[in-house]
Amino acid sequence: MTEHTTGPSVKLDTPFGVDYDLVHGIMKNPQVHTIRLASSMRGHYRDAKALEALVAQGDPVHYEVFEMKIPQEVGQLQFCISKTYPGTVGGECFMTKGHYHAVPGTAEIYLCLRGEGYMLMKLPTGESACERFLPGRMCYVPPFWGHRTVNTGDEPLISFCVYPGEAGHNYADIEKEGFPQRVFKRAGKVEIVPAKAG
Ligand code: PAN
Ligand code: ZN
Repeated sequence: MTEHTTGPSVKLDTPFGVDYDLVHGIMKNPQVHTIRLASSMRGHYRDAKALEALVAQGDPVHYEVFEMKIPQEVGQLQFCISKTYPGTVGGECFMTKGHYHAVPGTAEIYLCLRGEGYMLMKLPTGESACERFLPGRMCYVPPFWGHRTVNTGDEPLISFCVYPGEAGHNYADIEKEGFPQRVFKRAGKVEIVPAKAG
C-alpha cells in the first residue's frame, strides 16, 4: 500500500469545495490518496498463487481512494472517491479489502458514477447481501454491515462515498471472516458463488 498525503490545501473548519474529474474518477488535490496494489491484497483472493503471479508480473494497482482529512468526529461527514480497477485473480474479480466501520452503527452511501460491479455486504452473524453497481445507482450500506466493492466490468468502477465522521474502519474482523460470497468472471461471464464453493 502506498499512502500519499499532499497536505492541507483547504481550511477544513470553514465551508469549502472540492473539484472532481468525473471522467477519470479522481478528486483533484486530495489530502489523502491511498493506492492498494496486488501485494497489499494477500489473504483476500481465493487463489493465492494467482495473486503472487500477478505481484511478480508488476504488482498492478487494484484500487485507489481519494479523501480529505475530515476530523473523525460526530457531526462531520467523511467523503471519498473509490476507484477499483478491472481485472481478475484466478478468475476472481478485482475488489477492495472490505471492512466494517470501527463504530459499527454507522451507515454509508455509495453513488456509482462509472463502471459496473457489485457491493458485497455481510453482517457479523453471517447474513449476506449484494447490490449491483451501475452508473447512477446508489447503494445504501446500513449500520453494522461490512462492505466490499467488486469490479466486474472492463473499465474502472468509480463511486462517491459518504459516511459519518466518526465511523472509522475495522479491517481485522473482515480479514478473519471473509465474505460469504465471491465474484468470478470467466470467459466474460460473471458468477457470484458461495465463498466455500468453486
Ligand atoms: C470506502 C472504502 C473504499 C476502499 O471509502 O474505504 O472503497 O475500500 P477499503 O476501505 O475496504 O479498502 C468506505 O467504505 N469507507 O468507509
Ligand atoms: Zn465504509
